[in-house]
Amino acid sequence: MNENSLKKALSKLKLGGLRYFDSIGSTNDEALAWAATEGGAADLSLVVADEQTQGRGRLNRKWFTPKGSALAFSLILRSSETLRPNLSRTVGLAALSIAESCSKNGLTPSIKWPNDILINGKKLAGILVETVWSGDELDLLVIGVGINVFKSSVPPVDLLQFPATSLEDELGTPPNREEVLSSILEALIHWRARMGTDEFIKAWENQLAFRGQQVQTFAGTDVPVVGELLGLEPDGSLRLLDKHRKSIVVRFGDVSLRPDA
Ligand code: BT5
Repeated sequence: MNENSLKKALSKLKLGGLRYFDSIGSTNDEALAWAATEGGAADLSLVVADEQTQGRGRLNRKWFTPKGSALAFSLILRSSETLRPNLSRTVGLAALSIAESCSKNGLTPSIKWPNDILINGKKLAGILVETVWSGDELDLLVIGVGINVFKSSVPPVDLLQFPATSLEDELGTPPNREEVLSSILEALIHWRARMGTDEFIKAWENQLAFRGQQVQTFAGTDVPVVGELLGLEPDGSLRLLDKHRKSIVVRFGDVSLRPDA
């Protein structure tokens, strides 16, 4: 992957700008810095790196992007009439777009709410959405995505809390990174225009992992919230059904299968 191969692969998409790095700390940091410069970065500006040395997950967790093996990119979305009322759906926008691109390649992905893409129960990709505000007005957001493409991108097991996989492992053959990126961005541009629709929520919900199964989430406490995973609320929160058949809405945390279910 290099700047020219990227430009060629992405030429049909109407991006606001493109910055490519052989190596960088974090593409999200670069996107945030770019957006903060005089004149800023235009809507749909993209930062791509072949390697990240300080890749970030949520809650100060690390994200590994070894050289020449993965996709790490950050897309800047400027605030808009469509985005503002649907801000809480942004992680779904990214997750759905990655999942659709995997499906087009013949894989069966699922979205482990809120921000992981799984294939065969293993983590293929993670999403980190960061927002920038002017007072209480949304200014822009950055969607950061890390995807394991070649086998060599999968971190050693002892560094992980959850098993990981790559597109190459799942497809049996190494895909072209630029083509994968282009197909995700195409899906994302398509769905962004439809973020406020019921169709969007349905499409996102249809890709959720563990639907109909007993799950648990830890929402900031040691005591898990448990129940059957029913689906999504209109704002993208998770809807569970507890053992008393009472509906519970989960807004934060990660969902996992209940070990004892
Ligand atoms: C995420 O966080 O899954 C969000 C990852 C977002 C990374 C992208 S890359 C481009 C952009 N620039 C950045 O600096 N970040 C974004 P979280 O749900 O907190 O998961 C983090 C956990 O995933 C870690 O604690 C590890 O256990 C695991 N992990 C780290 N690297 C991995 C990898 N390459 N594949 C699978 N799991 C990984």
